Amino acid sequence: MPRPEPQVKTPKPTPKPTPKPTPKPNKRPKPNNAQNAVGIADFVSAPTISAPRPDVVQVTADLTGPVSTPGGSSLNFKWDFVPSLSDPSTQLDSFEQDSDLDWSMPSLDPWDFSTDYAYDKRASISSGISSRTYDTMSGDPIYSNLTLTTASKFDAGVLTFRIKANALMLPTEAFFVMVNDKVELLPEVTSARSSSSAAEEWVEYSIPVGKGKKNIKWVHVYNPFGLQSLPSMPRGGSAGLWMDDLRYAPFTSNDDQHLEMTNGGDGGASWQIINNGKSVVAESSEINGNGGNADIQFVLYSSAGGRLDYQVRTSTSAPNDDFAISFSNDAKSVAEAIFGENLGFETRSVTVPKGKAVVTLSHRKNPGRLSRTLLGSLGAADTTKGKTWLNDLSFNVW
Ligand SMILES: [Ca+2]
Repeated sequence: MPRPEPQVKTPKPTPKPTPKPTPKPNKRPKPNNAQNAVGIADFVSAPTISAPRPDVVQVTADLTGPVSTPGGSSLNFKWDFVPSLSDPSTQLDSFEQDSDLDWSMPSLDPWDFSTDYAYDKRASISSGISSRTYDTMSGDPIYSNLTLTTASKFDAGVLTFRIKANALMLPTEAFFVMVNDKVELLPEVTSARSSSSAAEEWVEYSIPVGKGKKNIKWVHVYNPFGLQSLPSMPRGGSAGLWMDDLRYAPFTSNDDQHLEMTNGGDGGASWQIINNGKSVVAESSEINGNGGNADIQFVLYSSAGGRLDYQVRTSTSAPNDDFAISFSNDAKSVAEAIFGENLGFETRSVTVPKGKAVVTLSHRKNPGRLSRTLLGSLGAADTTKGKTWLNDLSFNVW
């Protein structure tokens, strides 16, 4: 859509958690088909982190002993539990109306405001590729691109956004995001996430963006391989892609002097701080019912990911209980799962994906949710304590 002279004005991030910001004032012309829009959704913004149980232990602590180097840094975390995580991000655009951001797009198959679906408030922005595009069978790829140009004063950080897509299936459609011609969100990732999520779900994606002026391009392409024939319309018979709630968050750094963690989970479970705050422990006997988790959850924002180091001791046995680490932005929901009888702490590490990573450290009782009868037939759980201990958590930023 043609637009007036771009206003280079990217909101400055704030180092401290901020309340929900207000949308930007009107700048862009109204979309032509606004009067034809139907099905106004009136969703309220949902929190990204679920609230933990109310009876969590509250401890004030901070990041200690950070070793900062030009190429990366090591952030050492104390066990620091809060009732809910504060959101360090600032909303840049909710696509309710024109914003001050420097958006641009080609005139062919442009993105446009839509009230068909919304994640936040009443509207979103939708790609120019729709069910109508599916009638076009030229044997050529059809692109619908949307570009955001950041200002020269832009501080490096992570952009997050919600995508709703019904049918991101190769070879028919692909969706990816580039920053200055480098693909930061791969089409394989969006394809896997959209097919594994329910059709109505808004999936959160994130990309790291360096400081200064950058071109961030959202690319939605129909028939990316230029095939002469394609599979018929996918499930539901509707194509399309919507974006909403574009946000900015600074990278997790030593400046924060603080990393918030929640402590809770299903089945009435939580971790207990022991050893003068040095360690935490969770046990299956404290988890009610046939199964459940004790979860520690926190969020890391990084440019290139990093390595999460921790010390773990286990007295668990499969399939009765184990310890698992998962990342929200990973196609695999569980990155690591360990169990066994271990008399001392063992140092381990796991790779943290770049961008926004919601990290969950779980002591899991009956993770396979097997029946009591089956569990009993597989061997007694009482040969172990059913406990996991953790020590010395640190994030080595790449
Ligand atoms: Ca919105």
